[in-house]
Amino acid sequence: MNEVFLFNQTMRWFGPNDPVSLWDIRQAGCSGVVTALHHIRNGETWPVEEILKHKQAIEAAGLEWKVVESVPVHDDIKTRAGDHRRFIENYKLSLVNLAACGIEVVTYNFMPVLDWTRTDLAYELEDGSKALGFERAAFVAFDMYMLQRENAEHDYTWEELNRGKTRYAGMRAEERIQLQNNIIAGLPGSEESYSLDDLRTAIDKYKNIDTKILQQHLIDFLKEVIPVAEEAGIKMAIHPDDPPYSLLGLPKVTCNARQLEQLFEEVPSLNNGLCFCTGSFGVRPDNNLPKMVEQFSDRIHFVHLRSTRRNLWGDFYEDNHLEGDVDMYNVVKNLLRVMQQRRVSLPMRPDHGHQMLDDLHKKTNPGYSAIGRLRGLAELRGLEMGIYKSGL
Ligand code: DNO
Repeated sequence: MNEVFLFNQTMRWFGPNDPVSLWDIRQAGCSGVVTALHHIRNGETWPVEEILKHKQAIEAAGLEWKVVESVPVHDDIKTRAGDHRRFIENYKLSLVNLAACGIEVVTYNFMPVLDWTRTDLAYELEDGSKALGFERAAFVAFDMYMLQRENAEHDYTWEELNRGKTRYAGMRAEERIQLQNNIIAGLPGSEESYSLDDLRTAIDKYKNIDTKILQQHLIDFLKEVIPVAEEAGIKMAIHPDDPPYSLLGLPKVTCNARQLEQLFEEVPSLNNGLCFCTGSFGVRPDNNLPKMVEQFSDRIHFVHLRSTRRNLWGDFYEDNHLEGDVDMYNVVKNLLRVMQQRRVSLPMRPDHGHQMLDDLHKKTNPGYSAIGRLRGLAELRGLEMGIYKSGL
């Protein structure tokens, strides 16, 4: 009998304080979680004892922990300033410690200053459920009138500036505060949160760093870290920029296939891999996702599945997992082919979900409520089986 390789179904778990428990995740049908030691400060080494404690709690609920999301990369490493040498050494040690505890994949990102960014955490859909969204005019309003970033006007078209101005003028005081919090207070999983002043200082550190330099810093980081990962048996999986374009004048280096090609050319080891996040890549119409799966077939070590729907203004919201602009059918089909070719089951998680049903009355982590993700997982699992049973 031919062995079949399907996704390892997982959900993200934010640790003991996550309102979604390990048992909830198990009941959703997952075999594992992806998680991190969120209590350890960005830049410090993850000690073996702490990793094992976390792992034991997960295993006690009958789940596996093979993927870390994320070991954050300190901004000093991204700017190659301050304490970057110490932080790189700490990073290497964390990889060795994680490998010793049975971790196989480590996810990280190289987004300057802010991790993933949204302007709206409760975008109401027609059916009454709530989604996460990014509205360009609101972002321009924040940048121009709240952050008042120097030279910000050079980063927008005349039309965008006008729309931002009107948007700001029409916002009530509470809406302005909400917008600011949504952007800088730190979405779940991002290890940093800022005040406006802190944000200005953090952005300022990038004033001499353009895309080319940031890319070189990423390559320098990987040239040090990948040999350690190889030796320890860890696959590194870089998460693309979300959204996949420059924000606040900051450079972005993992937005599209071309940028990834360069990265893999410079550091060819297959341990230098990718977290294939359809929701991030899918925001750009010039990213052909099924083709990118084929192109990076041997480097995809972890998969995030979700879809977004964009409009003409560059706004987007997170749609149902099988709707929106992402060609989920062909992405999943190609991933299934890749898994059979490579003879591996890739870890996958339904990335985000709508706040819906009972969760509308609960306090949930934006994007990470139980029921919305359960719906996403159920649909994706059905899609996977349908494709596989009808032949690849
Ligand atoms: C958001 C997540 C990101 C991701 C990091 C990876 O929902 O996809 O926060 O975990 O960017 O380092």
